[in-house]
Amino acid sequence: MSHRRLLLVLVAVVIWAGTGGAGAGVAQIDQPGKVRYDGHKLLRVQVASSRDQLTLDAIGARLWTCGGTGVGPVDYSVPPDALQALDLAGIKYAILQNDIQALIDAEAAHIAASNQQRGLSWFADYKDVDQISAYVDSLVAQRPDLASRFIVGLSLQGNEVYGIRITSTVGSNKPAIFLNGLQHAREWITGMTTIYIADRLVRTYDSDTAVHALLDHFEFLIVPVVNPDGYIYTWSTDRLWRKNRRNNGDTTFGVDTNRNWGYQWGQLPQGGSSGTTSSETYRGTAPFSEPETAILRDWVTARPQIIFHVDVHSYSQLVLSAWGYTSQLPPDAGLFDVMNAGIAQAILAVHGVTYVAGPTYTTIYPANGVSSDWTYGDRNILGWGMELRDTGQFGFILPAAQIIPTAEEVWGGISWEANWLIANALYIRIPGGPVTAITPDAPTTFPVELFRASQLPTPGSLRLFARIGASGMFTQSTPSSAGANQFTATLPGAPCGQSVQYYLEAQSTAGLTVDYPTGGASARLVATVTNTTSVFSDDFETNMGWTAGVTGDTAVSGQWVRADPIGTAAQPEDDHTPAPGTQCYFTGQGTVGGAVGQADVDGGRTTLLSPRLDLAGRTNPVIGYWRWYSNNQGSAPGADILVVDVSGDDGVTWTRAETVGPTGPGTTGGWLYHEFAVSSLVTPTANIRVRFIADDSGAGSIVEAAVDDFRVTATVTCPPVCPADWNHSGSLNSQDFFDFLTDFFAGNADFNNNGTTNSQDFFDFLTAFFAGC
Ligand code: 0X9
Ligand code: ZN
Repeated sequence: MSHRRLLLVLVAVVIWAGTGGAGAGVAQIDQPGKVRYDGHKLLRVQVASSRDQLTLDAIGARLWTCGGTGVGPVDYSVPPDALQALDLAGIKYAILQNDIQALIDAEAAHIAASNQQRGLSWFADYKDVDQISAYVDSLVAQRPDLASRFIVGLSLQGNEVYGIRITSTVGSNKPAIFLNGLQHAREWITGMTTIYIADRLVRTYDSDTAVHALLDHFEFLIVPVVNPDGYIYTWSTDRLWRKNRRNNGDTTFGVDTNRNWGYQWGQLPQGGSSGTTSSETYRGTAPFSEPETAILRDWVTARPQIIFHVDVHSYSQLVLSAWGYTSQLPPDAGLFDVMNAGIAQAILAVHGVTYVAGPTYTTIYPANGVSSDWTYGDRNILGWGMELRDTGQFGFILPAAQIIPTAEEVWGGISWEANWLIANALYIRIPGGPVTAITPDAPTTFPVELFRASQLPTPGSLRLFARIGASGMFTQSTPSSAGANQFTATLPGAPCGQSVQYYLEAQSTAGLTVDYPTGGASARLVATVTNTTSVFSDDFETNMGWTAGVTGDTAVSGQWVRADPIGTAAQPEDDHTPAPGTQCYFTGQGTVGGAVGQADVDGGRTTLLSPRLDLAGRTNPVIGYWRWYSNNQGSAPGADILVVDVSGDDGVTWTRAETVGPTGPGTTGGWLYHEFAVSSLVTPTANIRVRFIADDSGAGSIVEAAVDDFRVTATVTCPPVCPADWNHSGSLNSQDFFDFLTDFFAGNADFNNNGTTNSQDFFDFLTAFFAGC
């Protein structure tokens, strides 16, 4: 016996004795808190007298039969060595079970087996169209309370396009998530993956609380094989067949169903789809000319509860949002960015496999008539495409050993997204982060975004609620519109030393009210009014002494310039400064309509150097700026970085303030704000410099950077606030008294900030008022 085992037995003895257990009945344990019953027997005992009863008690027998009188046949468990004592006492018994521990072990093994492996052997190999269909039936048979089979319609050759609907009986009118695989016949992993997700939902509803919650909230609609004719053909004849099996009447076969959907069908035909029948991306004779797309169109249209769609493809490991038909960003670009990043991160977290996320057009290639452009553009569904493993080593012939890991990581992404949708039915976002510090006596504006997720926002419903100080009523205002989902909210001016409390609220068309932060008034945000003073502020509309290009720069094109930028997929079309501002610094001006790679940074680094900034003696100087960076276009995306450095000795030595990229947030374009406290990096001297370096040292990629609205602020101390100046007018007079009384009788005058308004607030206010503050 090891020391550890001995110790545990001793502990068990102590526990057993301490709980009144008889010494003779000590059961063995092999892990803390787990009692063992090796050799313990289950007996049916004829108890003839109270003397028999005493004997049983003495040997540590434990009663199993509930409600027994203590006389007649009663079931007991007894320790291994107890039978002799019973025999000696002449007590009659029958042995029901010889080893209770063996029973317990068998039960535990059974539970463990069914918990841990839910029999995933079906996923050990690729399955054909009939096997997938049969598996759908078996899932439905296992849990008819959760799953049902539905028919979307018939393919061109009359094969059934079917699906599985999975949801729990909890709730009603639930939003739906639609997943489909195998539009493209040879992308076998996509059928297995969508079925795996169905399997996971059906078979772990009882054991996995996360799955349970998802099925209580959503309806999952999964169509594993959109293109059965093509899929059958890949098993029978040509493993690498992509399209459906349309006879094009000219000796060629097949329409690419993922070019046949009727949103911007055939738009920008050069490259986005083909009119040539033999092409792999032949779009067909008309939108929805193919039964496979037409039946899905009708089926989706009849199900307005669908809010999210993923069209699953392989391969390349990509997460693809709208649009496929154009490089223009969609109205929900901000929402897609947030979800793209979350999905890719959740996928990565499962097996460490990287999926690159971004708009379809720029992340994979131009593609029009794709399913997700139609679900998003025509049906207002958040539509995605996804390309699964691998990145080309095996391509479409992905080894079967990768079925389960691939499906697991895709489930990681999809379930993350589903949970995100639950948490964000409507999604209010402050892109620059909540305002936490504002300058005295002047209104402060900040940008707000309002996105739809599982519900649509009611137009004009966004409100800002704000109040000065920690008590009193919140006053509401309507943020002004600043683009599709963008708004500008305005916090009221307040005296130095005060705080402004605020929250945002919006309604969905379905009647839901959402707050930011969640909890609204009770979770309000706080902006402290500090006497932040502007030390330096440059919107780049005029020349304030920056240097574009320094000795040691190696870039051969795309050097920093200050101008009104001409936009591409990689470079902003507009500067960040609100109108009438137009100019910013950016890396290389191209021509209108020029290619994405025109005048991007090539061949090395280009530096933008700030003028000398005098921060000597400043308290908590903060440098902030809006930046744009894109390295995800073209070939070899995600290879390059933008760095920002700060120097306290006029550029002799440099300290890194931030690195953007090579992958992750801020590498896919868009204006983003960043700030840093100077003192955390260098001593604020009279010779502070900042530099921005865009560096193209990775191969083949397109690198563009831009900077705007650069500013330096510092803190100065506020004069003490006068709390009895109840209306924050800056002077103490009878109006404060009346305003206080009004708030007091409305229950909104927590003068002493103790959480409630009561008579103590009244006395404290009076004291302060008559004391002159
Ligand atoms: O070309 C396609 O249709 C997709 N790539 S694939 O290699 N699987 O053929 C890309 C389009 C992605 N699909 C959607 N965005 N729906
Ligand atoms: Zn595909």
